[in-house]
Amino acid sequence: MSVLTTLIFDVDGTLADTEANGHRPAFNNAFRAANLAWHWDAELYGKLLKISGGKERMQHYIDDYQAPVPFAWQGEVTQRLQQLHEAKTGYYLKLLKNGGIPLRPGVARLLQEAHKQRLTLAIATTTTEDNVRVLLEQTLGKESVHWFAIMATANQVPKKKPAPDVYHYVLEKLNLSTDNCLAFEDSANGLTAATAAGLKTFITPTAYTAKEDFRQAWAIATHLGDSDTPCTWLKPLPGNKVPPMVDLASLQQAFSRTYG
Ligand code: XBP
Ligand code: MG
Repeated sequence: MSVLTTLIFDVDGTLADTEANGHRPAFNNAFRAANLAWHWDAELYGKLLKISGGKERMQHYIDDYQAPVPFAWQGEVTQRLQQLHEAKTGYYLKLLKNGGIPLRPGVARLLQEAHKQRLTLAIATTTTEDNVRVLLEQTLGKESVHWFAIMATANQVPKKKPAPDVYHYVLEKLNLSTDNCLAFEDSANGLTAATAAGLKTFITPTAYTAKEDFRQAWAIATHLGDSDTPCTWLKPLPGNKVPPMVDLASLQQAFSRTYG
């Protein structure tokens, strides 16, 4: 019988709907400030999101969407994209600091409950550490950063999701068995990464990822739910349980029904 001891959270789309309310406007602000004839509307951004990593996403936009590249960039596109990404991150952090991006329903409740019951908490994300730290500080307070035993972020592993590298990194650093861990993700890329690392994965899709393939998910709910915002189940917990919110007792009971 598996005992649930560790929760591993993705960030963008899982802790907060950062793509719609943060990253996309931040990219467009950086493009405008750099006088680039680039603009990512919601529909285009939804397509570009299949590429993890902001720098990789911009390179993909150039390669696959023939984005106009200034002549002055010739021979130094990689460096220019690095600078553009740094500017974008500056805009994103400003949006976070203006309190513009709330946590999704139930995220604060479950994190606080897990922290209080001394479960191990971890972050496994494709974005940068600054982006994670500021999101947590703005929404849960400065202390919350220390609730996490590890924050595995973009630059600590060679390959981004859907590669499993970031989840392997967390498991190895914390010397964890996958049997005792549950990953939380919002996207097919994230599900692929966590599943390839041997992890059971709880999916809470966003509007951007709602139509993606989540057949490998351990369970799927519209969000983690709160007392005034019950979640809707798209794939019940093992044991066919569908509680109004995703709480530790429900997860632990379902976990004990899951083998391997
Ligand atoms: C989602 C991503 C990130 C963000 C943009 O990360 O793919 O690239 O879209 O952030 P997660 P950066 O694994 O948390 O879902 O521009 O910092 O990459
Ligand atoms: Mg995500």
